[in-house]
Amino acid sequence: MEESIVKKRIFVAGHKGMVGSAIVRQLKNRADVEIVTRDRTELDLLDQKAVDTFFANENIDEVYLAAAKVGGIHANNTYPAEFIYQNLIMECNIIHSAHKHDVQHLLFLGSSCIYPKLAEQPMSESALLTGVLESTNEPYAIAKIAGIKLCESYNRQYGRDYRSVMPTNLYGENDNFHPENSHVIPALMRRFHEAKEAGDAEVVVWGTGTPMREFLYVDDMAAASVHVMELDSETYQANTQPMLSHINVGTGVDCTIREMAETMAKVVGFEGEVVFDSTKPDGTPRKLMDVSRLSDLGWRYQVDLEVGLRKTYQWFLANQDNFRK
Ligand code: GFB
Repeated sequence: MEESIVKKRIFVAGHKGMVGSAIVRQLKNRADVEIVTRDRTELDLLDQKAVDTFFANENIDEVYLAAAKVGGIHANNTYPAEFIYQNLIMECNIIHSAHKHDVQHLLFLGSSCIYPKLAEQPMSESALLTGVLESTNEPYAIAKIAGIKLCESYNRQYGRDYRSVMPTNLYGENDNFHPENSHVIPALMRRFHEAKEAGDAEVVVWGTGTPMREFLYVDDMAAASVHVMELDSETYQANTQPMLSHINVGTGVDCTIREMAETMAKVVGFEGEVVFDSTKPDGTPRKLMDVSRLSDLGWRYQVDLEVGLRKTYQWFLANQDNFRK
């Protein structure tokens, strides 16, 4: 008689977003996995009752919590209420209902902005809650810190195995290319592309160009997420502590916004001038992750910035009709 494989039912919350869709790509060919997804019209993650009913009915074994309200520096600064409210509610709804319906494994995705504005560089996991946050994204950061603490609390009180990963600035396919509300990479990719098409002499980049950022290609982030989720409990616990259970995910390499913009111009083929608008905010001066914990756990990134930008630009060219008016 043929042996049937017992499949793990994995709920990827936020599967239409940049990170969630990359996690689905990572997991979709696994013979032992059945991916469960729900789009916004099928399940409103802000609705506590609906989320609870979903977990009550679906027999979920693992959750990747990649659903979030996200945006770049301008969006965080302009819509702080949405950023704190929606993220807190989604985290509470999903983490609490997962626990209530006996889901033992969950991976929560946070952000490098949980660390203090002037944290020592590179920022290690232990920098959490040691100083004042950056003001443009403080509400979002507080919600993400709450997510880490939710996971830690259910682990402490109920013996759950809820883990957290803190990605550095991410980019790649399925990113949001909105001109104002997006992060710097999709914003500049679109701006440089449109300037090239229009034959413009210059492109404006926000801020002074001096802030330093570390960028990670989204498929690397998805691979790291699955890697951390699948570590056995002994290995994971040996590398973390009950109250410091989050793990940084990044490359350990950063560059200035000016350098990134120059690489972007090369990738897109824009030959005009790059000018800086210093009336726009710079945000945190530097955000470089200490990735030694993840490296000790056997993971390293694969895709360098220029290669990742080229892949993303290919995707942008193939899909721009869907998001450009
Ligand atoms: O990507 P970004 O919004 O993320 O901005 P943050 C990074 C840097 O790029 C800032 C500059 O110094 C911006 O001033 N920049 C230059 C631009 N031109 C542009 C542009 O056209 N658009 C954008 N968006 N930036 C976000 C947080 O901060 O990082 C979020 O607000 C989240 O909470 C995310 O944590 C990863 O690194 O400044």
